[in-house]
Amino acid sequence: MYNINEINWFPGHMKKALGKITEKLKQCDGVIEIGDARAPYSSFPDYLDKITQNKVKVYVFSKADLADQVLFSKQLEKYKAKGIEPFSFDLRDPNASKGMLKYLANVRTSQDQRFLRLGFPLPIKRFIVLGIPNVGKSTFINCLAGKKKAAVENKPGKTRSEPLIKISSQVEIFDAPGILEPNYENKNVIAKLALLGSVKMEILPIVALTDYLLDILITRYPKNLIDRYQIDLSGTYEEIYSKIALSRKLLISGSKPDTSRARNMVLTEFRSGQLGRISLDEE
Ligand SMILES: Nc1nc2c(ncn2[C@@H]2O[C@H](COP(=O)(O)OP(=O)(O)OP(=O)(O)O)[C@@H](O)[C@H]2O)c(=O)[nH]1
Ligand SMILES: [Mg+2]
Repeated sequence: MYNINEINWFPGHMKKALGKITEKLKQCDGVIEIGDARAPYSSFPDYLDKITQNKVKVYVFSKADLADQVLFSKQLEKYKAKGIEPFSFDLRDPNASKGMLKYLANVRTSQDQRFLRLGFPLPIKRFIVLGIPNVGKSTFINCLAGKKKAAVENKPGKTRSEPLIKISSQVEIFDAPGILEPNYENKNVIAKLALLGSVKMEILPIVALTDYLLDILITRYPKNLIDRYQIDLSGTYEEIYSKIALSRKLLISGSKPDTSRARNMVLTEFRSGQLGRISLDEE
């Protein structure tokens, strides 16, 4: 139905960034892994586990304001059952991170235990934020810092280096570029990450991708589609996008439905939450 194989989502700069991040990790006490609440399994790539062994780990979900609340609560319970207690936020909310900063300052490494035993003052805690592109890593840093210290944009690939950002007298954090896996065995995973906005728009097969989005919406969130666009959901996907185009008056030469614009509009409205709170990972 959709073919995501044609995307080259792992450009050369991600490979280079992975090398630089591995170096920076040596200077860090811990790692803050940021995932997207709308895909709490798919948005943590495997490379994170490979490069962050033996590090203190803190798990954070961004975009909790956009996720299906009931489903996300169940998914958080599953993490907790495995002994992982993730934080989850709307990272744009300036109050979101109050408890988080205290938590990071109180993380104790084995080096800290030694310092405490010897009666030395504790060194500054240093972390790195890691995750897929556009997930909210730089927003998270700004949220903790209480001001704009890291560059943020709603486009994957905004952060290109690893600046060290002072958050408080006790905590510093390296920002980092977002990285995807070089290969995703399950192509639905990279399709979901593309829907979330982690792959550059210019290289996306929009028809295939928006067919996949429609598939998820019709199966799991039909009411959101019907309420927003006032359409019935019969017909092929192209026909449904035609109905959406007609209902929004997206027309070519005054009368024909512009399905291409309708597809882009639905994708944008899904990403921004205008279609409601929708999660891509099931269960
Ligand atoms: N609704 C919502 N939007 C968020 C949240 N966190 C981040 N964003 C938005 O997501 C977009 C990307 O945020 P960034 O902080 O630049 O993401 P990043 O992970 O640093 O991205 P790269 O540097 O490109 O890898 C921005 O438009 C943010 O405003 C959140 O919790 N909720
Ligand atoms: Mg960034």
